[in-house]
Amino acid sequence: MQYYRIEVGISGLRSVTYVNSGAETKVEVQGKAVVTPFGTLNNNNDIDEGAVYEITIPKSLVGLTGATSFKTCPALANHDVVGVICDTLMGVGAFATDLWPKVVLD
Ligand SMILES: [Ca+2]
Repeated sequence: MQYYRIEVGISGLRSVTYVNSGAETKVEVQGKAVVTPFGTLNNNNDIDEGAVYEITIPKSLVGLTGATSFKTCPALANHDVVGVICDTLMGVGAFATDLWPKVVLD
């Protein structure tokens, strides 16, 4: 299985990694992510209700030159990045790619 893992934190784009049969290669980070949190981080006086992540990266960076669509698997991980993915969105498995949502480009 081959895929790109794009890590985004609350302060923006962190890393892009190409994974091929478990072997990981870091990719030079290009593009950016804008994150809008709903709530105040590290403050328990309000209720945090999530965040919106907007990511823009060159298609060529993730092997999508000329592609008209791709599949994505949004996932949440612990802030300290220790351990495996602790939750996935939309109830799809991390490696059941037939269930991943399709994103149509252009
Ligand atoms: Ca808060």
